[in-house]
Order: sequence, then structure tokens, then C-alpha cells
Amino acid sequence: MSEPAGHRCRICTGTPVPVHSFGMQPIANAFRPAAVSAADTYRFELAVSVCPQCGTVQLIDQPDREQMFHGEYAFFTGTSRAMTEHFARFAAWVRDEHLRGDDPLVVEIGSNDGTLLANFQQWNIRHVGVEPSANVARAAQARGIPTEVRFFDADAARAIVATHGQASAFIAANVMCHIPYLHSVVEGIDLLLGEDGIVAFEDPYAGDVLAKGSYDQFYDEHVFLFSLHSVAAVFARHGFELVDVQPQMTHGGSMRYVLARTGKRTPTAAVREYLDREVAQRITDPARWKEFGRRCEASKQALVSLLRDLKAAGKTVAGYAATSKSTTILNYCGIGPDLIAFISDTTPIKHGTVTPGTGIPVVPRAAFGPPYPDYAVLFGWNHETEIRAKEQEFVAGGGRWIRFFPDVEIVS
Ligand code: DWN
Ligand code: SAH
Ligand code: ZN
Repeated sequence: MSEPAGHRCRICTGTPVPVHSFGMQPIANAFRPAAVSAADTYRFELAVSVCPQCGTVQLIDQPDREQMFHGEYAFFTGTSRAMTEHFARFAAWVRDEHLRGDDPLVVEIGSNDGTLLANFQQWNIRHVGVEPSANVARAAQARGIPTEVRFFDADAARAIVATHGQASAFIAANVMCHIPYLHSVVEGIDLLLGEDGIVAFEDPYAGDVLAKGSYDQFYDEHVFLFSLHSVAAVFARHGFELVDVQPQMTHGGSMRYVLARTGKRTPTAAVREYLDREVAQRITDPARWKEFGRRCEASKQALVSLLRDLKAAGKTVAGYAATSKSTTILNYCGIGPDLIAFISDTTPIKHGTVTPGTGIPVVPRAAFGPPYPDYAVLFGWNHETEIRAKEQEFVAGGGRWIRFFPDVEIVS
């Protein structure tokens, strides 16, 4: 793979090394009706690089933000009950451990439909969301959650300070890794946060992706795949340090990063422990990620040959959960409606659409069964516990799940 001229690390001044390409890919969340989808040919090369200087894993190219986040954004946080419960625990931890003073303000970016902030609303704790995708932002506003419909950056931070004053806590989940202009975001955090304030955010963790081979965390929106090394590097430039890290089971393995102004809090032992683990795992080493790329190729071969075998044997195969992640799998592996008849999903806005770039119909849960297909590819593998609990009848009737991480396998 040749390196495009001028690809600079978005965090430091290094020149990232290309490590793997997933080929030409559409916008991951562009679930559109079949006719529109067929006419919509936008694609970009989904290729990953690793900065030899700061160790950050990142996309070489990312589409413009307005192509991904707009008034028809397809992902609603509230579609997972387990995530809603997870965010209630996240909120309670922020309240109990980090909110000080009389009338603290909590700011969340990427607040989506307001699932996390709803907890602060319930406790009468001042809160503001920042969410550029107008349709999901409206869902939050409709439940009374103050939401600024814009992209967060330093300018947005100035506007929030002018209206609401400084914040005690800046929180985020699954959005920091979406933002290429991260220095403007951290500059904004610096303006927004009081002297004693806390930053706490979660994102899919590079350590888990590397260990499991879960390459579907790479798609247009995820411009970064963070490790402690990269988070520490970007925040250090703005006078913040990691004071704690807490691994999470969500999204197939995430990390919660807790930061404060340098010197304000004593870092926990976990920070040192995970930094050391990352060194042992060679998480910042481009050569290690090239090995990962070879594993992706093997995984692709295994999944495609399994699906072809099942088709040859006359079995019916469906997909379960039309996730953003599935777009990477389907396009990389070249899987279309010939191998997977349909994908069942609970999100109303996705119904009547097809998967981006591969044209598999997305249908409501009722179409999954009964009668059930023989096999179901678990594209929502990060929600496996929640989904299995709901779909016991499928398995009881002889249905089998197909999992693809850490290995492609059929499970009951
Ligand atoms: O980072 C991101 C995360 C938070 O959410 C975003 N960039 C986009 C999105 O990623 P995703 O689409 O891969 O997220 P999920 O949570 O893995 O996908 C949920 C999808 O699965 C929704 O479309 C709903 C569907 N689903 C379902 O059909 N039945 C989910 C559950 C739990 C179910 O039981
Ligand atoms: N926090 C939610 C939603 C994650 S999806 C959860 O964990 O479920 C990512 C969200 O970030 C989308 O709703 C998207 O519109 C929003 N987003 C993208 N860029 C942003 C930016 N610069 N500032 C604030 N939100 C952003
Ligand atoms: Zn770098």
C-alpha cells in the first residue's frame, strides 16, 4: 500500500505508517432505501495507520463530518437496554465521585438521544448536551434535555461557558474517537472545565481490538482507536494528565479514561499498570498492527467460506443487528444478499433500507421469526448477552449463531 502524501499524525507531528487497508467503503451508517443506496456511490478507502512517534492508531482518510453526522443519523443510543443501564452507572459514578460544589454543571458531547444525560435530569443536576446530528438531538430535546445542536470544538466551548458558566465534569462516550480535530476539542475542554474539574470518557480500546482481532471497530466515524499512550499524548499538550483508567465490557471492550489538570489528583496504580501492559502488547508498534492486518485477511476468508458452505448446503442465513460495524465486515468480505438474506434490527429509521454498499435488506425484528432462519450472523456481537437473553427461542428451535471474533465459529 502506498502512503498518501502529507498524511500527518492528528495528534503529534509524526508521519504514520500505513498498516492495513479494508478497501473502498461507504459511509457506515448510510442505511438508505435500495433505490437511493444503489445510486449513492460515495466511497473512500478505509485504511489504517499507526504513528511511530506517539503510537496513535488512526484512519488515513476520513470523510467530511457532515457526510456522517446530520439530520438522518441512524444510531440511537437507547436501542440497547444494557447500554442504557451502563450509562446509568456511569452517571451515578460521576455524581458520587466527582461532582463537588453547590450547583455543578455536567457537559456531555455526542449526547445523542440523551440516554446518559437523562440520569442527571432525574437528579436535578445541571447538564448540557452537545450533539450535531439534528434528529437524535431532537429526541433528547423532546425529553427536556438541553442540547446544543452543533459539533463540539473550542468555539462551541466558548459559547457554552458564556451561557452556562464553567463545568465540573466533561463526559463523553464513543465520540472522542470520532473527532479528527482533537486538539481543538481538548482546547475547548480546557476553556470549559473549572480548575478542579474532571474529564471522563469511554471509547473502544485498542488493547481489546488487538487481542480479539475485532477489526469492525474500524469504520468512517472511528478516526482513532485509542490506547492510554495516545490519550495521554494529546491531553499532555493542554496541561492534563490521566488520573485513572477503568476497562469496560461495552462495545466489545472499551476503556474509560479519567483526566484532570496536571498535578491536581494522584494517578491511580491502574494508569501505570495499563501503560506497562500496552508496552508488553506492542500496542504502538506498526509491525504489530501489520500482523493484525494479516489476521483480518484470514478472518475474512473463514467467514466467506463458512457462508458459502452453508448456502451450498441449502441453509437459510440471516444477520442480527444492522450495526455500523457490520458495514466494514460486509464490504471488506464482499458479502451481499446472496449470502445473507436480510438483517433484523430494532431501529425504526433503518427499516426498509439496505446495508450500505452491499444491499442486504434491513427488516424489523418480527421478520427474524418465528419461523426462524437456520443461522444468524451476530453483527451486534458486543450486545451478545442482551441479545441471547431475548432470543432463546431461536436457539431452542435449533437456530445457531455465527460469531466472527475472536474466531469465526458456529455457536448454539
Ligand atoms: O461508536 C458508535 C457506537 C456507540 O454506536 C457509533 N459510531 C455508532 C454506533 O455503532 P454501532 O452501530 O456498531 O452500535 P451498536 O450499539 O453495536 O449497534 C446497535 C444496533 O443493533 C442498532 O441498530 C440496534 C441493533 N440492535 C438490535 O437490533 N437488537 C441492538 C440490540 C441490543 C438488539 O437487541
Ligand atoms: N454517546 C452515545 C452516541 C455515540 S455515537 C453513545 O455512546 O451511545 C457518536 C455521536 O457523536 C453521534 O451522535 C454524533 O452525532 C456525535 N458527534 C460526532 N462528532 C461530534 C462532535 N464534534 N461533537 C459532538 N458530538 C459529535
Ligand atoms: Zn503521532
